Amino acid sequence: MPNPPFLLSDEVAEALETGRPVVALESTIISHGLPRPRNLEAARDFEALLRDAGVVPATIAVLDGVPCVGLDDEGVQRIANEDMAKASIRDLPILAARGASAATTVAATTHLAALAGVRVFATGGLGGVHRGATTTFDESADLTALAEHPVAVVTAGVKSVLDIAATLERLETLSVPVVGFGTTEFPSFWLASSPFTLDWRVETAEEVAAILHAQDAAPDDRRPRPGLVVANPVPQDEQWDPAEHDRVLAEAFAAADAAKVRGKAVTPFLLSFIVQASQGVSLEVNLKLARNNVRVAGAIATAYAKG
Ligand code: PSU
Ligand code: MN
Repeated sequence: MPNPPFLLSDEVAEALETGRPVVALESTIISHGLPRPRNLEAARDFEALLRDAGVVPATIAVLDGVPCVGLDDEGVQRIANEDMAKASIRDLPILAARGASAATTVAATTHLAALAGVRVFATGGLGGVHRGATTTFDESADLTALAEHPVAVVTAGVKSVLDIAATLERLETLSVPVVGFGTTEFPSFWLASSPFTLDWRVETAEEVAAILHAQDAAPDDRRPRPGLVVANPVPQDEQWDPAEHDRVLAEAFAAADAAKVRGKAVTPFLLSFIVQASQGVSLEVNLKLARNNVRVAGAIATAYAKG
């Protein structure tokens, strides 16, 4: 018998069977995006926020080669405390063959959520097109994953370390719809806005659920089915001071350049440099925006489950 493609926790399996709301959570933000020990607190906090709202959390990671949709507390502790790889979709068969563990990016989490039938996913910030991508070709697989899987991801935009304009252009090319949640400006992670405006603005979770139902009802002639980007800005009074933000980011780029960081190491390098250089201020903003995304995703999943 081949290994099952993924393992559903009892709690998630039961919620999916009975039509209760479920929200997927990624593990790369826990393993590689947040420092210890705040990462474990955050992982537990995101799950608790959902449970308190009557929503079942499905934290996703690969443990000992098995993609897990829904972790128990031991699994949550493992993604926070073990040194594990950062896995995108292409890494899943290699991890399976080796029985290795890894945290899943937005791309891999989206893929596994779609396989399991989870429609709504909360992250911190979506990956995107990196600055300089015209020569490095560094574009996150998060974008193509959203073009190919019917999963709505709630994100505080994309980090201002990326090329936001190019990221939005790629989402357009890939036919991934983008809506601003209470905003017409695409947020830039630590900041509530960016110079880039969106075509569509929604005000409520119910409006997003209606879009998901419209996607579900669309004729089945467009395969693969795309997801949805719900751009949810960090509240204005919780954002990072823009001048500080600009100063620290410039430093971070210079450091990454000097250290010759490339490829998938770029995002974790910049994030941890920025946490240090901002004396933890960026970390607090990161946690607030992620919580805010989890809350909104919970409300969307709840509205979606009502049908
Ligand atoms: N944004 C964050 N923290 C993170 C990431 C994004 O604020 O840890 C992670 C996500 O898992 C995302 C990944 O999918 O970085 C993108 O990495 P890359 O650019 O190498 O595709
Ligand atoms: Mn990359």
